[in-house]
Amino acid sequence: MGATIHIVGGGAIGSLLAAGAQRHGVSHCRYPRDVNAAPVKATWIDGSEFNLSPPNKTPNILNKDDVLVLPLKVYQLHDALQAWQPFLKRRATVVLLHNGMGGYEIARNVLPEDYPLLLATTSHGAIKYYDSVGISTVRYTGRGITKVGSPTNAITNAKQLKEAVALLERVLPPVEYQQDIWQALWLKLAVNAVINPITALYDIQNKQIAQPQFDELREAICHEFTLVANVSGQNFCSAHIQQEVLKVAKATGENYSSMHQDVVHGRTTEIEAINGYIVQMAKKKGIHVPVNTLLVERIKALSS
Ligand code: KPL
Repeated sequence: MGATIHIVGGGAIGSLLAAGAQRHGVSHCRYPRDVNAAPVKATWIDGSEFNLSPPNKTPNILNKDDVLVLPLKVYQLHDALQAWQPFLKRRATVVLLHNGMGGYEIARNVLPEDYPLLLATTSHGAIKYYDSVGISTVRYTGRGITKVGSPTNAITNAKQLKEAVALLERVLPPVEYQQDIWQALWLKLAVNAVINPITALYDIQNKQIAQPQFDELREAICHEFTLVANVSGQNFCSAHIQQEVLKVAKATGENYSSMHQDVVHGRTTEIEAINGYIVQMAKKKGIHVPVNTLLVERIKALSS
């Protein structure tokens, strides 16, 4: 039997991965926190609908060629990795897939230093909703791309990691291997640092952050972001970052960002891992980032 992809959590992206695995005939297991609330049906990007195989409850020890994907929020990662550790004795590849930063540091605290680990970011769009007869459904709303890479590029686990990337590609293409995954992650951080808090604070769709009333705010977030990213080893230009942010805002224009949705539904937001990460890194490097600092405070005030 071939490798199995194990998907932790029942969020939109995790459920999309499970649907992709099923559609493409890849052996898979999914472990939503609440099996009763997990999607039972998928609507694919071409409009076709299919029922999802039932979720799994208890995992067995994963094989070395299996892949464990954690499409979770950063603040859920520590507990999830700890809970999964006993099942990772054969060193199955672990893939972190989340908004914001800080997941790698968490994984490094829980897993051994040379553990086969990949970091990923995706621009595929998916939403979870209840259909007209109340069935929990995941809908694939926008074809994007998943970028994945090794945080250290160490050659120790190179073959295993290459096979894990190939498995991810079979599940939900396209997947692009990145020699420098950190650049892709920093760029996604910029996108989330602008779109997510603005949409949440002003109760707007992603496309509306391009309105002139937000010009100054967008520019200031990107300027501070660029200062922090560049002292952390990146080489970005603030104007280019702004263009990238606007491109994503347009491409996902009709969406409400994940932070908007978290605020609306009274859930914990990812502000600490997004703008909070910029503030934390700025502090370490002695950089003044008043705009990101204020955004963190304002989102926290909204969501508590
Ligand atoms: O990642 C996103 C999010 O909402 O968290 C964006 C790219 C802003 C799409 O909505």
